[in-house]
Amino acid sequence: MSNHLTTVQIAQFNQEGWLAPFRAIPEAEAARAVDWVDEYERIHQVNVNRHLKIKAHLAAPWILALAQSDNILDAVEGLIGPDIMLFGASIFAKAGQDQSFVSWHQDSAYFGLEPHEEITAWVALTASNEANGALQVLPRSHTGPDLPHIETYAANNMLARGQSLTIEDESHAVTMNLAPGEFSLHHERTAHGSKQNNTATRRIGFAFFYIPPHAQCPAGRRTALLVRGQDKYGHWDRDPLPRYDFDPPAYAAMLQAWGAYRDGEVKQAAHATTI
Ligand SMILES: O=C(O)CCC(=O)C(=O)O
Repeated sequence: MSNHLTTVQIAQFNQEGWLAPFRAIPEAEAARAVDWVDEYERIHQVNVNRHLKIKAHLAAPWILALAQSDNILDAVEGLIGPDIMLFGASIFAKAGQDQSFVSWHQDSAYFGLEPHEEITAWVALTASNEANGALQVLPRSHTGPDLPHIETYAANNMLARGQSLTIEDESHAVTMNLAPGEFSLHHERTAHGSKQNNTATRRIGFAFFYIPPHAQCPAGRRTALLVRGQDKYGHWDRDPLPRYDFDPPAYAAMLQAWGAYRDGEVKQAAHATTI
């Protein structure tokens, strides 16, 4: 089944700032991906949330293949057109009974892109629902400007700086209920976050960040990967791609990108919007 969007779906996205669910991969493939994540943590003795961040697609060919899959790109194409670049990828993994959460935030305030046309595909590797702290979005929040974020650095906040919006009323938030292998889409200005995992089992998803090639970082050149169509602009340098799992040049680039983000070098537009 194709994930090409209908005009009704495109209009719904433009109005609401999100769409779901779509299927990216079969459940069995999602289960194998979870095994890979478990094995990664065993081998590297790290929490994946501290490694597979910002440019996680540089860690292994299967992550890159998922980010480049037609099932995802067909849907993204309906929103940003036939020329698509992958700007980044981050894992969000919560253990069973994990108190970790993601505060309400807009990625637009931190991506530093111009114009603001980035689309995130959030791919569930496990089931993702209200009970286990699924991604939630605030519909129509993408229609306004970037809002001021407070950087709390709260211990259980999964965001590197705990960047948070103050939301008075979240009663209209929508939960992205996804089966393993399904994905949702949201706009970079759509306020989103997630609560604690109150179940016994792990909740894992990958966020893939897509832009049209005319989008750029006014703060300086960065890397991105053309995943469909043509790049007629040349605003982006190319990432070194993994030929196999943990291919040294690509893996080092991934760790460098995460470190730079965590340490604040990538804070760009946030400068103007953070209080
Ligand atoms: O997976 C989550 O809990 C939050 C995801 C998120 O913040 C994002 O996709 O940007």
